[in-house]
Amino acid sequence: MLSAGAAAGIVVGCSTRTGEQPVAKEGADAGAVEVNLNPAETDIDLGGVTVRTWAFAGQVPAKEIRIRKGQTFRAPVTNNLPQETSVHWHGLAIPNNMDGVPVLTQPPIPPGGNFTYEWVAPQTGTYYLHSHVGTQLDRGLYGPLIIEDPNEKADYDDELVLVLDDWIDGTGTNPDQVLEKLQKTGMKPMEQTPGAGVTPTTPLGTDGGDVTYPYYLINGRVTTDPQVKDYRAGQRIRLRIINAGGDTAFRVAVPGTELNVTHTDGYPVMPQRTNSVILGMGERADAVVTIGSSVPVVAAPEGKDGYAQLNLRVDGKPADVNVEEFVKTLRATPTLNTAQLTPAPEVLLPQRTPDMTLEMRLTGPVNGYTWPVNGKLYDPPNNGMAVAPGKRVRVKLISESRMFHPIHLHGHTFQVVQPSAPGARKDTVLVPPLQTVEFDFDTDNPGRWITHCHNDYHLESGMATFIEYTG
Ligand SMILES: [Cu+2]
Repeated sequence: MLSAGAAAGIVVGCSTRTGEQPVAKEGADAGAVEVNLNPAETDIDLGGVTVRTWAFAGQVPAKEIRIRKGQTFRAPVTNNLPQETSVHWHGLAIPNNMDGVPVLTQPPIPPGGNFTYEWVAPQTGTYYLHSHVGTQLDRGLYGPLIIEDPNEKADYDDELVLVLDDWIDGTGTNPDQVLEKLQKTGMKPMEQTPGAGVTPTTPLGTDGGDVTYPYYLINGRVTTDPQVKDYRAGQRIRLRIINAGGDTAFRVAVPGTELNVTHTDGYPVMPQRTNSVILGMGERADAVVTIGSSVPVVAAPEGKDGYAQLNLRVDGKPADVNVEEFVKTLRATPTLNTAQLTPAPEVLLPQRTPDMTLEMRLTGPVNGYTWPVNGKLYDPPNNGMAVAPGKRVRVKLISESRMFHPIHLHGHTFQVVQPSAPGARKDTVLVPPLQTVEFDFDTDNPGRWITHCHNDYHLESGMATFIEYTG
């Protein structure tokens, strides 16, 4: 068994502005880690499919960042894009002025401009970074961010980060044009069918999303030319799964293999065995699998056709799995929503009655293609919700919409409210159509924090608000 630190390729270190190779550092008190994240237009090979897109330092996903809790992280950004940009560190409770949200926390970085992000890693787990401007998240501007716990008792042999994505950029259109078309054409509100089609096998209803993508990717590779990773039979692999999609939830499974889910959104849960797990955009899950023979990891886009895959290969042999058939079975079987997981005792919020309740009424599409929260469209710095420091706040997400919305709160990790016991600690939670989901959080990180739908097209069409408090 390896320690978590030794398990995967360490890419931490001090890279310089001239782009020298990072130097690995040993020990929890290693110095600052610096990574240049210069976004630029570039050609990317997705596995026989070459696209012109926007990427961080020429890679999709961006090169994995792996640091330790308590380490200082610094990311100088020079914006080589033709648009303004910013970088958001999804799920991290860092100071507000490093959160990367234009207007609320910083002016966007103009084309040709610079900004340096710097923060101390406040927590451990599986996170990711992405642009927080326009539809840039649905180009190539995202990458995994892993924060290791030097004291974690790691019960696995190796680990593998899986970044899921839906891809359209550079295939004859781009996300800005997709958004323009949606906003120009509008969408009819869906038929008033009771329940919007939510069933145990279709937990997010019948509407998979607003965008039809030509490709689904794991680690930047299309289905027909997947990434292959070599293992030995019997090895236990910790999968760190990140849904970096713009408009797609994924159902993830490994044929004939149980997933033992240990974390969601970076936080530990009571381990839960399952055949598959569903992740909305912005959600993550860690799961340990024991490998028998060669087998693919399959990610099926919810309510859409096709699938993404990555191959776990044993003894150099091809997998003997009919993936098309497997995906049919996967779609016809109930799946695990990570909000239903039980948090590990050490990450429970202290028991406390909420001091106040905030309601977020999610509606849309209305007036063509807009997605209001409490009847209003995102308009920073207007329309925020003032709260006080040192409080326990309950947020009630009330969906009056016939489409699912993964709702993300910046700067905090909330606790999902479940009927009988505390739910998982998370930063992004799926709100199925016409359902209400509640979470609690403590106002312990002052600032102006956006809370929004992680569907990039809903966000850009108004589905966000923010909470605000001072220290
Ligand atoms: Cu949404």
